[in-house]
Amino acid sequence: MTASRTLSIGVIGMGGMGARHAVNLHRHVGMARVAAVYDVDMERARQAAARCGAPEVFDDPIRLIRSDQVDALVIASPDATHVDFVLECLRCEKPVLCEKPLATSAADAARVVEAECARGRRLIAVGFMRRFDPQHVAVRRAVESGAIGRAILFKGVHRNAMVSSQATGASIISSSAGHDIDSARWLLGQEVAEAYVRGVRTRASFDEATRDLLLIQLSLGGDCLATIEVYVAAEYGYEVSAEIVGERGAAVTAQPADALVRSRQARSVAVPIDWLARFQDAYVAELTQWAESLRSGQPFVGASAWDGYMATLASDACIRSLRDGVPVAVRAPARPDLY
Ligand code: ISE
Repeated sequence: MTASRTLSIGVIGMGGMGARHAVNLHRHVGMARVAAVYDVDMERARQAAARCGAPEVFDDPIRLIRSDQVDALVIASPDATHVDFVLECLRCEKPVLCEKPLATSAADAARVVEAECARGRRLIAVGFMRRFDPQHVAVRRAVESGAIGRAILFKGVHRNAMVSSQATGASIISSSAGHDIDSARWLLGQEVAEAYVRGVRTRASFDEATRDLLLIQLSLGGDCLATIEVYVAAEYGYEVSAEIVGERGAAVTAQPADALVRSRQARSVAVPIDWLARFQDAYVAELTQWAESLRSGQPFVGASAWDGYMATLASDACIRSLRDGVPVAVRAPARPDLY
């Protein structure tokens, strides 16, 4: 791709996340344009297309990926479709930013890593957008500065306002906890070695299989630990925090800048309703850096397919631990030279 040409991006999956990516590309990433979109719900695709420059609406995602109108892809379709679409992007030698999770099983994620290594070229980026969140980046910089000494503990809190009552512990781990697992790996600089997960159903109205409150304990390399609360029926709003405790101090994400409002004998600060509101700046930064990397040929600084694989490997262990009530070891293979 030449350094000056506008990138033509195809977006697959135009639900909440995909439509937000498409609008962010259209409005905030000047070096890119949305050239094509697809969604299994064609009417939803047409409505979203009207908000991002009226790209062509395809009725076949594979034909969209193969189209010479498209230089690169954003995949934001249902989790179970990610692997097949990413593998098709690799076959077409087209860069792709795939929303998390890269895959819904470690075996499938390993297939993707193997396919990318076979091509010998990094084409895959994975949408762990917290790596572009100013509050998380500030914690990372504090750790890198040495101000808190050796990083030894990650403490994460991940609260959604509400979850579908059919959500299971496994689906919550796969679709939500992957972010926290990636943040622990990224901020500690270590791989997960063991997972121990307990979960409860907080409402009698939820399905028997729902475990909407999870406590995840991870052991990582370098004698590091992580403890993560994932509570996806918090009701009051959407909040995420990350803290790194070091030998000589600690660094924790600050609350995003928002007004402290005094009214009616009360003081309050708004809490975002969901991840689209809380991480809007991170999504724009992630897309911008991804587009810049495509034009410059420099590596994408966010999560790679390897990071996607490692998060899925740890997620699988968390799911087994939750099911069996015991700690589960995570045996990560050697990291290929490509990563
Ligand atoms: C959702 O899919 C996301 O990716 C959000 O970042 C996460 O906070 C939420 O729990 C997931 O369901």
